[in-house]
Amino acid sequence: MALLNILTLPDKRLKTVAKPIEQVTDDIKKLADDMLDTMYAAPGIGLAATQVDKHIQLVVMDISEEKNQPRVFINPKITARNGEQVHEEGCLSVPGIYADVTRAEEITVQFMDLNGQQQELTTDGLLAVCIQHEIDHLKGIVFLDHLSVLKRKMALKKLAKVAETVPLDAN
Ligand code: K1U
Ligand code: ZN
Repeated sequence: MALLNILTLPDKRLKTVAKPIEQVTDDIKKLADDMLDTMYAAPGIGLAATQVDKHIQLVVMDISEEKNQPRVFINPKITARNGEQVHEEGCLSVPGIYADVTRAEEITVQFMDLNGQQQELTTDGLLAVCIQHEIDHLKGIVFLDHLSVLKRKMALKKLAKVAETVPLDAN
């Protein structure tokens, strides 16, 4: 088990656009495992490779209560969107900040699994929110980018305050 360092704002590497994965190698499988360990330890319900400074299209997720339903999405692409939902989001790269974000209620996502098989999933609710949030990371977008200029400014101010109160030995 390896825990990876999670980049936090204002780190510019979070703006990097991730490249598609051509083949599922042992290195990709190990990275997916390490990302799941890192996500569970954080704790969080999702993690994109961008957040651990790996700029490839790999996302992990587990929205189950029991934390026993890990999901891995390689080269995820949303092919259909329906309706709207507003959900409060957080982000391991924006610690201590939560805000309501409007996203599609139902999505269809195509992706490759760890066996290199092409998959398609239609889902809604929290899983749809989380998939959209993580795919945004692969495009260099964080959830604050969906807020109004004023709300984003307030969130960034709060983030600076939260960072100030982190004990020195945690930096
Ligand atoms: O991408 C990330 O930084 C992970 C993020 C995912 C996410 C959360 C909420 C809405 C959309 C996407 C998180 O996991 S933040 C932490 C969190 O939500 C959580 C932590 C512990 C228990 C339950 C939830
Ligand atoms: Zn995030």
